[in-house]
Amino acid sequence: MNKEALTTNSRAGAVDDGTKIVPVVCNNNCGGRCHLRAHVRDGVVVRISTDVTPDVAENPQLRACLKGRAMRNRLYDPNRLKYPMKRVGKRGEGKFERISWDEAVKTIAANLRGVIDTHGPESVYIHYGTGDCGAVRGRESAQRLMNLLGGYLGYYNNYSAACLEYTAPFITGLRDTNSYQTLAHSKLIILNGFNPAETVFETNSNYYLARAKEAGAKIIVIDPRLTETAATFADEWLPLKPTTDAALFNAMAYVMVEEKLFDQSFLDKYCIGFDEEHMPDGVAEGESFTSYLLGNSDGTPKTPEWAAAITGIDAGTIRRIAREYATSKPSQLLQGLGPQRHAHGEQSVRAGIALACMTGNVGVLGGGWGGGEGGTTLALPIGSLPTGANPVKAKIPVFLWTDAVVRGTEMGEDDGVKNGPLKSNIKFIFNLASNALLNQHADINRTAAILRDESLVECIVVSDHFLTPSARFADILLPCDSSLERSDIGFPWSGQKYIIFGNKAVDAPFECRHDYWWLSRVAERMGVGEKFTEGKTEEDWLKFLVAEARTKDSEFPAYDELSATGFYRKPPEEYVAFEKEIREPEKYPFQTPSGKIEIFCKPLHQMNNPKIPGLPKYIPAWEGPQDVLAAKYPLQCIGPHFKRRTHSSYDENAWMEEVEPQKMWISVQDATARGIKDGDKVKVFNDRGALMICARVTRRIRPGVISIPQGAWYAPDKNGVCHGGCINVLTSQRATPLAHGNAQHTLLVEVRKA
Ligand SMILES: Nc1nc2c(c(=O)[nH]1)N[C@H]1C(S)=C(S)[C@@H](COP(=O)(O)OP(=O)(O)OC[C@H]3O[C@@H](n4cnc5c(=O)[nH]c(N)nc54)[C@H](O)[C@@H]3O)O[C@H]1N2
Ligand SMILES: Nc1nc2c(c(=O)[nH]1)N[C@H]1C(S)=C(S)[C@@H](COP(=O)(O)OP(=O)(O)OC[C@H]3O[C@@H](n4cnc5c(=O)[nH]c(N)nc54)[C@H](O)[C@@H]3O)O[C@H]1N2
Ligand code: SF4
Ligand SMILES: [Mo]
Repeated sequence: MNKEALTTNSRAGAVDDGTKIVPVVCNNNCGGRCHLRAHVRDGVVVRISTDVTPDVAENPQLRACLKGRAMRNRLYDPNRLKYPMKRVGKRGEGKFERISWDEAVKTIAANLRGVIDTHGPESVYIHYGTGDCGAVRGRESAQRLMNLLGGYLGYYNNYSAACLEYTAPFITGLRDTNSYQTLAHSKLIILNGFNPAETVFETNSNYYLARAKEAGAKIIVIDPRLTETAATFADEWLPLKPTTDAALFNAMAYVMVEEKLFDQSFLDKYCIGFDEEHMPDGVAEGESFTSYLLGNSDGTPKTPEWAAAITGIDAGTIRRIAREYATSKPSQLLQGLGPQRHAHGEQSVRAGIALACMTGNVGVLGGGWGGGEGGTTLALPIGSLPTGANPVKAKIPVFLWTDAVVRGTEMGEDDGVKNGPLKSNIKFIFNLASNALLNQHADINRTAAILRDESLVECIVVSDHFLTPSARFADILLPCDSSLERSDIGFPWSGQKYIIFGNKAVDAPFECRHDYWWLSRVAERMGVGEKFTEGKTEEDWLKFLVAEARTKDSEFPAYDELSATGFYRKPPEEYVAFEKEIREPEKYPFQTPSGKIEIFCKPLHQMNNPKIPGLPKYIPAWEGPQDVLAAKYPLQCIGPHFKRRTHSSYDENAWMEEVEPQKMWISVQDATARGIKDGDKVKVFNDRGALMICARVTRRIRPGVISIPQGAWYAPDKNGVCHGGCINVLTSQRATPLAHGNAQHTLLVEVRKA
């Protein structure tokens, strides 16, 4: 390691008091990936600073937000887990007793062996979890172990983007969008449920938005809330009702058809399904998008007046926005992940793509559609811990894992099971760096009841830094080291061309150990130790990954150099998704059955399910504004991602509580109608559960909608009412029709002054 680089304080005016500055990485799942510098004195991190390399317009610093800078407080929190523990009370009660690592390893190995012998490897489930986004982490380590022991039940999808990831390939062949660097070329930017000023998508997504604004782009934000992104950047805010984006987009498309504002030649050349002349073979007449928009197929023209009644955006505004979008070229329609984390989230994705096609905004610089996470092809050629192949081919959609606990063997294709049927229900769970065992999963009361029943899952192993609401359900609870206590590599979400290297800055306290460490010991006990480690420690694997990357990229730095500088960067690129498909369609057809963008999608049409139509139609949501349940529970409740947390991580961090406390947003009208004043304690409830929270009465949210930031820790009283403000006591387990994804933003509630 280059000691000099590590000990040189490049910040001007720093005092030489023996403090070492060590490049480290912030590796939680916020979408960004930032360069941190741990200031270490006498083996203790005394301060965390961030990137001090020159801040160049074309290559901006990778500066950390307040969460990364507050990481020290996570390290030295007195509540941090210190020793391995086993459950002594009932499952979920949160009573544990300290055990040795030897006993922990022995117990895990014995339980794993028992479950595999009795129920087969398919009964072992390694849950989704994003607390650690490094290159060598618990999830892949557990997968590697299980692949040596006969495999495990896999999953597909994630909690973030199930509808987008599952649906986009049907329409455009693959999920891809432009890089943020292209925003500066847009005349108009529509941000639809996209809020990078609070929910980071990439360290500098905000910066590129600011540059676009400076370059003269008009910015329209469509969001039920006046987010910080809207407050900072928007020329106009359209506060639509949640779940109704597809209706808004359909009406904008209608205006373009009515006023002939669409790009006929683009549609003819690159798309199918727009009009009756361009339909796939074997589909009845009247199924084209124009027929649907004009009401030829169902008697309802999708006029702005039709959409106004659904979305709450007035018809005149919809007409004006449609004209603006169609005539300001190039224009980007950036859809965040919020609009697709809804009932029928598939349709909001598809309706957005259709608009981009109608205006010829696909494959052009400054145009585009999507969540700005594109350009995966740009990513640097470095991998993560190799897991080997899973001998078990069956997979479930991740959101339905609780169903796989209760009725796995009865689940079929209708539940999204691939390569089924399942041979067993889930009997063993590894929950590593995850609070999605409870807190982040939907319908907490249902989930908790399932987990409490010891006749269902027989053993739950959790590894974390804290006794989180999920960790309380562990049978074996393990204290993990943190990313500042080990070396690791971090990757940005979007295909930005950099990686961050994090050095081990200090020793892990007490008996905290990396997941790879104890999994190697479990492997050893189960007779596959050598195959599991191949003689390598975590750091040896990092060296292996860097050496591999160097064979693919001649400029990729050597391990010691990476460790000294803390990152490897190539200048950001203006990446345009589908550029080659548009430039040379003969040579590079879209990867769909027709080779074109499928506005009408025959494979979906043939599923013969009215909830999965061939077209990007608006379908009213269950628990949406048009549901009869609204008579009982009249408020739509959304759970946006929060500036001061990464999901549930940092909820425990008092410094971040100071930044912004957990509060429910409610409109002045809805608050007044219920006698609620700003700062009042309120009860929010529906048939699934109830929570207590402090109200913020504000004009920044549309009437009829409340918002409770997702990720607060579940803290039930003896009646099961959550006093932590965790929205997932209210959310539903009902999955979206095509992707079987989580619709965790779709729920109806009522609010009462406490
Ligand atoms: N600070 C911070 N940053 C994060 C995260 C975090 O927890 N904290 N999480 C990261 C992760 S893993 C993810 S997946 C992303 C999540 O990023 P997003 O999914 O984009 O975040 P959300 O807050 O769920 O939704 C974005 C916006 O959509 C709005 N919205 C809700 N429903 C609707 C609707 O029906 N229509 C429209 N138009 N808008 C709607 C919400 O009010 C919100 O402002 O963020 C990443 N970045
Ligand atoms: N209602 C609602 N629910 C949602 C969402 C929503 O929008 N609304 N969003 C969903 C989305 S997009 C996502 S991605 C999920 C995220 O859900 P999770 O993936 O569960 O993410 P976190 O809540 O951050 O929990 C990560 C845990 O890992 C722990 N941890 C951190 N570092 C390490 C480490 O190095 N080792 C170990 N062993 N543990 C570590 C942290 O302390 C924390 O408890 O939540 C989903 N849940
Ligand atoms: S939480 Fe995200 S934005 Fe903040 S420092 Fe960490 S990686 Fe960067
Ligand atoms: Mo996510």
